[in-house]
Amino acid sequence: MGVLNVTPDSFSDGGQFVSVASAFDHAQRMVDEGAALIDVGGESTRPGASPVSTQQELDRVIPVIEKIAANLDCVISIDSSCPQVMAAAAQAGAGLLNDVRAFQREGALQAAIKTGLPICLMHMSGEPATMQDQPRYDSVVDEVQAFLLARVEACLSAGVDRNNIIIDPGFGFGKTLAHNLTLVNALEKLRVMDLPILVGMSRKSMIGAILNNETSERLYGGLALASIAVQHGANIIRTHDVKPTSDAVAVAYAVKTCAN
Ligand code: 7PJ
Repeated sequence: MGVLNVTPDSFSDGGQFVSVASAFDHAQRMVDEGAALIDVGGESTRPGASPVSTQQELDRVIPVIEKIAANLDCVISIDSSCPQVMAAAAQAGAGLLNDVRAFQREGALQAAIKTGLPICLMHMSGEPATMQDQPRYDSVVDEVQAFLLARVEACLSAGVDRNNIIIDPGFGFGKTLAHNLTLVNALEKLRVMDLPILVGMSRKSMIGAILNNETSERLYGGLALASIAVQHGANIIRTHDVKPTSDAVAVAYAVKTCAN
């Protein structure tokens, strides 16, 4: 899954892809490099990011989704917590709804169900503005797993098809470095009901905290994490760096699935 941020304030590539043409070019490049999914986001969820209005989010993402849907062979994912954006994105050609708030906002789950699309449920502790202020868990693995299970059950009872659910521990969303690393090691334990697991660690501060480097220098650290995540059962890797990640993941997957 290639990340396509159409926000002027994304932490990793802020402002680079704000025009439809440049966003589309970047999506095309990621598909050429091996991305099966493109995750389009119009709301920055970095720690401390300012909120956007629904109209702003729509104006950012819908033209980009339309252009990708008409021209590229990939599944378009919409990274949004806003019911109106989910509905409009589905109409414009999105094939997956990715919500870092796990469809807990008023009307979000109903909007998602109406589209009939697959959904990704992510764990976040708190809200982006404050989530990195001293996150605390008694057991991060048990709590993330319990949250994901509860959200899966809520979705199933609301009528979502079980084949249409992906789960995600939400690396960096209300977690310290130690929490994040514990979750990487415990990935397979987090799986609930045999559902696919998506992970997003690309360029995140958990890499910077180990290597003491800036977002532009986190590729190699991200490749290590992506490979380890595959070894521990991750099914979808969300990344800014598609070509290096797809190579790393192909090698990790070959090791994981070798016959003897
Ligand atoms: C994630 C996401 C993630 C899912 C972001 C960034 C921050 N969606 N959206 N999982 N992260 N499912 O681009 O690094 O980890 S936004």
